[in-house]
Amino acid sequence: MISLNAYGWNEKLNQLKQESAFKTLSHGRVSTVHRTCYEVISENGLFQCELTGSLMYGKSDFELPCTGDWVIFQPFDDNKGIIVDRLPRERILYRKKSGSVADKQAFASYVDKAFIVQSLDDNFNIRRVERFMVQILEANIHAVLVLNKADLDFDRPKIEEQMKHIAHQMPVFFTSIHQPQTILRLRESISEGETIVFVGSSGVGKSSLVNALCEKSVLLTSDISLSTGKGRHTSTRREMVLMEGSGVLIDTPGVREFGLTIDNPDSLAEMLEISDYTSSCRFKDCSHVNEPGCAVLEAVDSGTLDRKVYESYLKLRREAWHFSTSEHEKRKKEKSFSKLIDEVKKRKANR
Ligand SMILES: Nc1nc2c(ncn2[C@@H]2O[C@H](COP(=O)(O)OP(=O)(O)O)[C@@H](O)[C@H]2O)c(=O)[nH]1
Ligand SMILES: [Mg+2]
Ligand SMILES: [Zn+2]
Repeated sequence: MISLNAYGWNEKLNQLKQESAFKTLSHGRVSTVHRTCYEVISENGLFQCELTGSLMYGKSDFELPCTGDWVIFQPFDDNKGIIVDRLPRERILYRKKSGSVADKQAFASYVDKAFIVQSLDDNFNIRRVERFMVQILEANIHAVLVLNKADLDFDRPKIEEQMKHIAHQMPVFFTSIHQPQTILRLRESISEGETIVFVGSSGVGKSSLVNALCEKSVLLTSDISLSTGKGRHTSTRREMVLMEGSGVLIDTPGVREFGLTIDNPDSLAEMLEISDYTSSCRFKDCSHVNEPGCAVLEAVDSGTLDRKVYESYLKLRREAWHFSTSEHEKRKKEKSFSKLIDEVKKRKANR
């Protein structure tokens, strides 16, 4: 029997299960999602599950199970199952669906820490770090920056200079899979029972890092898949890996960047350390764009605030505003639509 405690199962989740109409069935954690097939790790091993119709229809995309979710399922055959319920989620990492204005997708749930992985060859990009960081912190998840391939040539002082304003928000690790002591340091930062999700572009070394942290090859890296000639998205693709005596690691296929799904644009100033200045602005409701007496603009002009950081702040803020207002509109529309349906029903009933 597999102990699910190592995967994060606890008394609180058990309580939540007791509130489900399906509390007598099996439970488990979604470890990988392949289109409509969900791999669920349970006390009796790994199950390949599908969703019941009622979980699938009439639901927004982001409500469907994602990696990390705790679900209740009805097992059949040896290792198959039907998911009938999903326990309420916490600490969810969302991303905006590409090409949409207000549609978000749950990426992973019950996440304690997100490792933002970039590689030091030419992948490092502070603007993308900021974008990942704000999305992660906004979800109440700890952010950690992992700069990988430190065995290659890179300009460390230049990189550290670019990171000054975010260094307070998250720890930074320089790692290389060829330098065991750097992996050891990263491993020591992971506590027992923690769930850690790895995000970043494809090729930066996420799967290699997971393998190095586990001291064995549990995941396919691009090396291996090239040599076997198999595509990367074969059915052997795994996402969730248990690090012995420690945390739960979730690898993700490359995500170059997240579209923001932030509801509260004000927190951006704090995360990017712009709020050091905002309290000195002449107007309380200063938007820091063109107001007289704006301390943010003064800091940019005098060079104490990096103009690039300021511009990045404006860009992210615009995006967050855009997302939150369109989500608002969408909800309003959905509400008025269901109201309309209610009225039609009532009218029919009164006839
Ligand atoms: N030089 C160097 N190469 C690395 C390091 N980590 C990973 N790689 C290589 O980078 C490539 C992509 O690694 P992979 O783990 O598949 O990246 P992923 O797409 O982020 O999962 C592979 O060829 C790895 O061998 C590192 O620390 N140093
Ligand atoms: Mg990979
Ligand atoms: Zn201002």
